[in-house]
Amino acid sequence: MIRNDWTMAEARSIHALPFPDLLHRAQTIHRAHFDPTAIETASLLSIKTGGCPEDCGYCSQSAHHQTGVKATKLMGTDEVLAAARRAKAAGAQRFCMGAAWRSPKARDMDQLCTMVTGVAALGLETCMTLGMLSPEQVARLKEAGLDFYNHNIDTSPEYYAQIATTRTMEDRLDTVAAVRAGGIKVCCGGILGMGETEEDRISMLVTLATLPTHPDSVPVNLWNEIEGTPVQDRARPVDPFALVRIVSLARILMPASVLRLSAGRTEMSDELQALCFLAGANSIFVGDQLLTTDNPAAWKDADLMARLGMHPAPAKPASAPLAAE
Ligand code: SAM
Ligand code: DTB
Ligand code: SF4
Repeated sequence: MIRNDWTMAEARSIHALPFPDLLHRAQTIHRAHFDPTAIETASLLSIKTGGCPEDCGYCSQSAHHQTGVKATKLMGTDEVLAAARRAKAAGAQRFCMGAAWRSPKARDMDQLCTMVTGVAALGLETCMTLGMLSPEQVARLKEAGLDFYNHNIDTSPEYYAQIATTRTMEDRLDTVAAVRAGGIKVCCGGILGMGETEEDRISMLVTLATLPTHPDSVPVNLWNEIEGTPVQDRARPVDPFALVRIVSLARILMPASVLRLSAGRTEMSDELQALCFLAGANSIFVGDQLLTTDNPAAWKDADLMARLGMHPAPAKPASAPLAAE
């Protein structure tokens, strides 16, 4: 059953279950909604890097921090389409284009729409992450054929102000609501390992799971260390079992959402990734690069899939559950 009325008390008590019970519950729900051997694959491209006016304390691309990332202009459409063709040839199902903006400028909208239409014509699912959007911008991107929009809440409402001051959680949720209202599928998740408490992690998931409609996909990122950012001073490594607990809780609270093991996989062992897949993670980024940081090499992911008897495939929609929950 899909519920949008989860309480913190319920989420805390699920999160605190003995590990075998938590994992069993998460996997039972996972199997009721998805093929547990299928992993969705998405490929990322930074179409506009660095020089961002926002001050997100974790990010290599903020102009507020000295991270050594060079700012670029918006990439030309031909270059984007060439990268999308390579991603498709390498087996990606979805192509996600990211820009280091607070929000897109009116003058860029035509070009962004051309990119979406071109990527869709290659037979790839399309996703963009461009910062805040107005309802008008959502409508234009929808008309161009955009399938998904990524806009993360990043952390808990309680910890948010420690992470970014140039925007609020309400701003983020407004854009998420505009994307949903405009008929584009929502990709919304967050980051672990920025010095947040266990309570913050649970609160972030409860925030997502109590939206009027759950995000269609939920990226779970481990903070990729970036030298020169404020988060570096407060970051704490995430205990591997704490990650599995959070993935399990996300699966239980949002049974039909696709859960993407996103940034940070280069730091995860094969065994930890396998545990996350058992707990309900069913999507990964493929390809050597995320936006400005590394992702595992394609051969490593192919090898991991083969050793686990798993395969890249579109996640089964929630409307076609495989078995009773
Ligand atoms: N500028 C747009 C925005 O912030 O919505 C889109 C790009 S932004 C880089 C996309 C997401 O990447 C962020 O919301 C954050 O969750 C994630 N991210 C950024 N830097 C990260 C890092 N160092 N480690 C893990 N995730 C990160
Ligand atoms: C998401 O949640 N993770 C991706 C995607 N959405 C855009 C981005 C991860 C970025 C990791 C840091 C970097 O490469 O700069
Ligand atoms: Fe800019 Fe997005 Fe990075 Fe924040 S997360 S600094 S909005 S690119």
